[in-house]
Amino acid sequence: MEKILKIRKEYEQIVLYRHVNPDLDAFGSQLGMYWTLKKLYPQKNIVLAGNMDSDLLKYYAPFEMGKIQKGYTLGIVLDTANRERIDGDISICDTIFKIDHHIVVDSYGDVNFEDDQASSCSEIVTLLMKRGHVEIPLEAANALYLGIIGDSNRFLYSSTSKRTFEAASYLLEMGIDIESLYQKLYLRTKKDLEITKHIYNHFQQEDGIAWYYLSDEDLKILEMSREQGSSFVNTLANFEEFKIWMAVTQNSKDYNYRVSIRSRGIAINEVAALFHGGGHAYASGATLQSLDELKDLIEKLKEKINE
Ligand SMILES: [Mn+2]
Repeated sequence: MEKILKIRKEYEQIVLYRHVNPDLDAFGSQLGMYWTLKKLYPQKNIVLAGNMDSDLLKYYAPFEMGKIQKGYTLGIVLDTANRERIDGDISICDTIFKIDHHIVVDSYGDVNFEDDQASSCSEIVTLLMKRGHVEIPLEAANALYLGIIGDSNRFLYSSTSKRTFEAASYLLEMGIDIESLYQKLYLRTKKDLEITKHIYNHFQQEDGIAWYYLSDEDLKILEMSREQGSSFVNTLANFEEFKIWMAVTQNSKDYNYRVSIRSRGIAINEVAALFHGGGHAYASGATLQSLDELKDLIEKLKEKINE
């Protein structure tokens, strides 16, 4: 950690990146890093990169993006497995520092801090700060905690380890209020209920696999954004009969279909990789060019179940 901080000290500017279609961990690690570095290095220009148009940001404290200036620049890319998924232009940076917890496919950084055993990128960032005896400001601690509970599904997934709790414990030490975070995060609306109802009424199933499909039309009727399409995937979790469950969302803007795949005890990331995707063993994403491809995907997943 000290080595990392020393590297940083030479830089006039730090730009913080994360992946496209950000989730709680992407925002959590990016914003957690942002507020911590701002407090640590008030004289440096700390800038956020990426599209910040997301419903999820209501859970985080307000922030300013900052403006990119001339100067010796360090780019820190968080929670992003490969170069293509980085939201923003890293070519402006003199050095790239990658911090990630996905399976290593592309070590694009000049320095790569990769730990695929970590529950979340936010866990890695928190423990880096802890090891460096860095005080994490409250808004940053809240953001990092949101990242950890987002990716571990509130300590439910098997990626949760004693280090995950060590990180959570450090964030508690920083004074976060878990109850108010949970109240914001798990409060649902009648609209959520309508969506859940739609999924339970229309989901499909085949040999241990369950999925729901949301067409452009469905999204319109349910008043959902494309990005929200997959956020209900766990509506189909925890059913004895379904070992794998998926959300399939039409993305007419890019003429494709986004798929979120989840599983219980069956590694699905290799199959996801065959369909322009990847991710974690039990939580992956894929992109299909047509609904015909969905049949192929289901066949491949069935093979995994029968392995
Ligand atoms: Mn993550």
